[in-house]
Amino acid sequence: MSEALKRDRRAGYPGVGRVLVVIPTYNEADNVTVITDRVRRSAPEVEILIADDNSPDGTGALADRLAADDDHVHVLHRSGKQGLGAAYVAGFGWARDRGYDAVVEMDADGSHAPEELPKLLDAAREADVVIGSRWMPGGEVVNWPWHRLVLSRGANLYARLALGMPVSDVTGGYRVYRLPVLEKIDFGSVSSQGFSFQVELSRRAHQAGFRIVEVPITFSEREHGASKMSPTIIGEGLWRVALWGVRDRRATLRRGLRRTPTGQVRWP
Ligand SMILES: Nc1nc2c(ncn2[C@@H]2O[C@H](COP(=O)(O)OP(=O)(O)OP(=O)(O)O)[C@@H](O)[C@H]2O)c(=O)[nH]1
Ligand SMILES: [Mg+2]
Repeated sequence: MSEALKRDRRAGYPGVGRVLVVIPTYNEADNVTVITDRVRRSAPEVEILIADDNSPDGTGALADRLAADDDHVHVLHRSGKQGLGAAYVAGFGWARDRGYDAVVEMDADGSHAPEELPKLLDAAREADVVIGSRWMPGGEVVNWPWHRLVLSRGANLYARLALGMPVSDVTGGYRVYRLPVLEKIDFGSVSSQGFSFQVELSRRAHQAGFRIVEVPITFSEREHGASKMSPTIIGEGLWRVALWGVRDRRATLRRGLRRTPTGQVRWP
């Protein structure tokens, strides 16, 4: 490794530190090389971890080749398809064990433009969590059919109403988490697998009092490969958010109820 590269790597991204972009992949052979190149060009200071679930289409072997050619690229091979959430949890653990200061979540399919990464990282200087938002002023979605727009907007509205979080894109998966968040969240107890993983982490970060900042992004429909969105993943989002909503309300109620000196319950 050249001296310049070593210096580059130690310094990391200005004001944020060493950053690891975790890219979960399952059958992304058409996308993994392009997305890696785009990240490397857009933010040369950051490193990349491809977390592959033993994709039958050979994505893992392609990732190995990318890592062999570039010491800013790493691969985490997992035994089989276990869901997006499990891949991220493993990737975050990998980052924590190796002393990174921040992790980025990014899809492999090009929906999250690597060219917008510096904007997210700049915002991370003043935040614990940065969420790239499709649904705030300035954010947009390109090439989505109407039923996907309805699904995403509906899921966001539902989650926001149920959980009362001041976040416009609570299901969005283009994010930065800084180290204190990774240290505080107990990932062993995070069980969401689909997009509810994003909701679960937002909720935990919000409840822990972390600073969450949103920046507008342009989200584009994938051009190659198949979506992993499924009725199971949508169903998971519905029941988990309902469960968290009930739990949060019960906790608020319990905190709010006070007993008078004579033992009567006083409502807030
Ligand atoms: N490692 C791993 N990655 C996964 C798994 N499921 C999805 N991914 C990856 O997670 C990212 C998002 O998955 P997508 O299929 O794009 O799902 P989505 O973005 O929710 O749905 P679309 O908007 O339809 O593309 C992609 O990089 C996938 O390859 C999984 O079980 N394991
Ligand atoms: Mg996608």
